This record gives sequence, structure tokens and C-alpha cells, in this order.
Amino acid sequence: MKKIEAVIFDLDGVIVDTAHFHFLAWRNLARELGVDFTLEFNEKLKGISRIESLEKILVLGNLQDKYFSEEKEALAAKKNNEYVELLKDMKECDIYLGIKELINELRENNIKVSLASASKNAPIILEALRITELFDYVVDPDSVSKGKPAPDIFLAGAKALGANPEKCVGVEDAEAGIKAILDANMFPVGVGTPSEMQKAGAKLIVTNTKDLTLDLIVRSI
Ligand code: B16
Ligand code: MG
Repeated sequence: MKKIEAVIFDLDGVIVDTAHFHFLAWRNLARELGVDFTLEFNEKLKGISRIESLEKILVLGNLQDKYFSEEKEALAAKKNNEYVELLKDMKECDIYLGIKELINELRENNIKVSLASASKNAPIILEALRITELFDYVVDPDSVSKGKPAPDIFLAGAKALGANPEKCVGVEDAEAGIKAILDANMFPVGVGTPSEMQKAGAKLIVTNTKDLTLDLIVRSI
């Protein structure tokens, strides 16, 4: 890849630590359902849509046949209401170290920036962090037919910017997201535990976003 045309970011776990709020809200719902929900199991939900996350929790508790789809929608809405309440405590300073600087650096170098988050709450999170205007495009997860690990959301993030996927970089913290980036033929950057990110297929790995610079990306591709 000679010139980077766009960098496409995940949100939860890459820009801000909302993963912990997701965990707390799912754990409370799981408790009500009598399901033992651990931090380890929560890892499997990263990058996965709300309703798919609920399905996985129901399978964990052997409750997959217990609810009609309207009841499942109500359970997912209950979790989301609690999650949105927790988001109210989020402030501008909660943005991960170096992320704002990296995005500004990309923009100064005429590299477009988009967001490919599975979260329907992404717009309110970007607003709370006051970074909406830093993104050239935010993909609506409802606009793509298949969620992560399918590449659709990353491809939509590139298409909207008129960027060639082969000249795009994707940044993710979840195994499902790294797979989506790889299948979109983009360069995968993983944020997280090196062994896990390596296993997922990330080609550049940082444990802390403060280490992620344009220079490091350019040297790695
Ligand atoms: P919501 P990302 C994902 O965001 C989260 O990793 C995942 O845990 C969550 O279930 C999903 O968004 C949907 O979120 O319930 O807010 O629509 O990592 O793709 O930015
Ligand atoms: Mg994520």
C-alpha cells in the first residue's frame, strides 16, 4: 500500500472504553435471567450487535427457546436503557489517549476518517466526546446487511469516502472486527492484548492507543 486513502475506526474499545458499560448492563440483565455472566464471556460480545449479544447470553443460560422475538426485543431494550444511563457519566476526557491527536494528524495529511461501529449509540457517544465533526462519515450499522465479522460495515465506511479498500486501514479491538477488516482487504490494526490480536490476524498491534501514530502505521504497512 503506497498511499493511505482512509482510516476506518471502530468505536467501543478503540476510541473509548464503553465496553465496560456494555458489560455492566448485560451482567445486570443476565442476573435477572439467572444466567452466570462473566467478564470472560463478555469478550465474545465485542463488536457483535445488541440482539446477537442477547442471543449468545440466552444460549449461555440454555434459555434460547424460552422467549418470543418481541420478548427478546424488550430484553435488549432494557439492557440498552441501562447502558444509555451509564453513558451519561461519560465525558470528553474519557476518549482514549492519543486518539484525537491521531485523527487530527490523519486529517492534516489529507487522509479521510470514518467510523464503522456496530453500535446504534455511536452518534450520541461521538457527541458526548465532542468528536463528531472529526469524522468524514459515520456508517449506520442498520444500513449494512451483515454485521461484523462480515466485512460490510468497513466496506461501507470506505465506499462513502470514495476510498479503495486496499488503500484503507481499519482499527479494531475485537476478533470479529479484525476478521471484518481482513475480509474487506484492508490493513488491520489491533488495539489490545498482543496474543489475542495476533491470533485474530492483526498486522500492527498496540496495547495502548497513545502509541498509535500515523508514522507507525506508515512504517508497518
Ligand atoms: P449497541 P463497536 C459494538 O461496538 C460493541 O463492541 C458491542 O459490544 C455492542 O453490542 C455493539 O456495538 C452494539 O452496540 O447496543 O450500542 O447498538 O465495538 O463495533 O464500536
Ligand atoms: Mg470494538
